[in-house]
Amino acid sequence: MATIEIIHGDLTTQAVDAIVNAANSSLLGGGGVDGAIHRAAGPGLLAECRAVRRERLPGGLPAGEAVATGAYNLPARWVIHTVGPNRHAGETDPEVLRRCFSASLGVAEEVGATSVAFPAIGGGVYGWDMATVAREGLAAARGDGEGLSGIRVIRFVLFSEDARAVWAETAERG
Ligand code: AR6
Repeated sequence: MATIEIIHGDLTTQAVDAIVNAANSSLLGGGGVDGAIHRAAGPGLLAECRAVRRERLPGGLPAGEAVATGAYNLPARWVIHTVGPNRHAGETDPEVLRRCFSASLGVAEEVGATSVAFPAIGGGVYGWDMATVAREGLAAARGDGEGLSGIRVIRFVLFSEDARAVWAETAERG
């Protein structure tokens, strides 16, 4: 069973095998944690994302799915890109949010990662409240994380102390 960690910090500095990017379906970068990851990784990441789009995902990455690339100048070995449902665009099904976490864990196991760090997918530009993101992220880590024998550490990296507290309270309750 994986150890679940909840910390306040910056995802881009995490020394884990894989970090998960809260991307958009274009995979070509954006703001928030996506922008921070691309800035820290350097231009190789965008070049690989363009190739993934061209060769494997011409229509873009659908919400709730995940795909791995290299991590270039980041301390991690892989970046796993997933796309949260955009509440502002009427995508309000929390199951899709849970699938982002589950699918990313599945891809992490496939590539051979033993430690994975997540941001609060959907908890910024895409408009989900932090308690819902925490509930879905933790449910995925506890449920799907269980069946994935290769994954030893699942770390949730929250960008504010308030967000960390919400995740910690959700973890204690559930
Ligand atoms: N480390 C950890 N968490 C961070 C960091 C960081 N360096 N930077 C921001 N966060 P968001 P979304 C937190 O908006 O809601 C992008 O433009 C942030 O405080 O990054 O899934 C994409 O290209 C928030 O709690 O992702 C998409 O278009 C959480 O990460 C869209 O935003 C997620 O916020 C995706 O929106």
